Amino acid sequence: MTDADWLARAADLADAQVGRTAPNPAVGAVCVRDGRLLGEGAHLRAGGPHAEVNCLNSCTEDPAGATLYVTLEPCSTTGRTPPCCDLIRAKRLGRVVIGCLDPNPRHAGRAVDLLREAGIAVDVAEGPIADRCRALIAPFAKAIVTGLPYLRLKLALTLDGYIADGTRAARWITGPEARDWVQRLRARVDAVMVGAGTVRDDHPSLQPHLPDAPRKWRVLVDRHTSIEPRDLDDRTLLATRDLGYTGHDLAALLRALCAKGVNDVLCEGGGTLAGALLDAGLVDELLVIYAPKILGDPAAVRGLAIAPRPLSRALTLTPLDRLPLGPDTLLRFVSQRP
Ligand code: AOF
Ligand code: ZN
Repeated sequence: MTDADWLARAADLADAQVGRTAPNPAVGAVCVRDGRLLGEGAHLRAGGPHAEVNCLNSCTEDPAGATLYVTLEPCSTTGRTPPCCDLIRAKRLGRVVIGCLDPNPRHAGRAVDLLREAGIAVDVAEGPIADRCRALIAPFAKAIVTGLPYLRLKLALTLDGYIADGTRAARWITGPEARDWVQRLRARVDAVMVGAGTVRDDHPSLQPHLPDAPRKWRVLVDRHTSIEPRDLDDRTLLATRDLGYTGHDLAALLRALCAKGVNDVLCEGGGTLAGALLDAGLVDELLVIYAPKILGDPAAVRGLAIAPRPLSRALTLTPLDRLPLGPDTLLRFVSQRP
């Protein structure tokens, strides 16, 4: 097992916690001596012990001199919990391998010097495993640095770009494989956001219907407060009532959401909200699921109501990857950052 292999095991532990730790990052750690696993752990919830603590406490023997692999730089100051660097020193680890440095300005690389000063060897990963560790905390990184959540916009479209036919009836355009994929995605974000029209037409629960999935914030973006009581519950945030949204400043709305501890937002439409978010440059990731269907009906509901632009100024995205989902196809794009 190489360093990258052990870090991959730590990353798997972190990955299982994505969507459960907000506003904290998902972090995993393993402790190893002479190629033998002594212990492992992950951060399970904000306010709870960090991955390093759970890992070191699970060790089957004294970890003195052993190597700790952790997907994120160990914290060096006291937050809701004491600094992990202190514990690593107290347990006299021999070496620490860090998946990626912490973008949190409170830490931001300080652990490397602190641990080295204590005579502990420190390596910071590079290459694909480092990319994977960074990807695990991308929403946390954006939120802690900018005060804005990471925003994923998901749209299920016909090949000609519609999200519903002329009857506007709530019907799934995509097949069961795509629906299951969306359920799993919901389980991995902190909040699911939709526009008022979608709420009125579909009354979506927006919760991941999976066993054991934590309940998510539902954010209803509604300028006219036209939401029916049946659409409200203790996990629902009304943009106007709870987030100070006045119908204009979507960035301020997202900032207010981030201040509530939401780092990772999935917007599931409708077309007006989706277009406004894209127009405002607030989308980090666009997820389009194309169903192999064509409506050709101008009265059908467009998936994206963005301001019209000439080809020379077209909103242009960077393709990330594509995934077949039964008969449908998921295309993932990231926004081009200035
Ligand atoms: C985590 N889990 O496993 C690691 C974190 O308020 P606290 O004490 O929980 O500190 C949160 C900060 O600690 C967090 O913003 C991140 O910078 C750092 N590392 N956090 O929640 C972990 N290793
Ligand atoms: Zn810590």
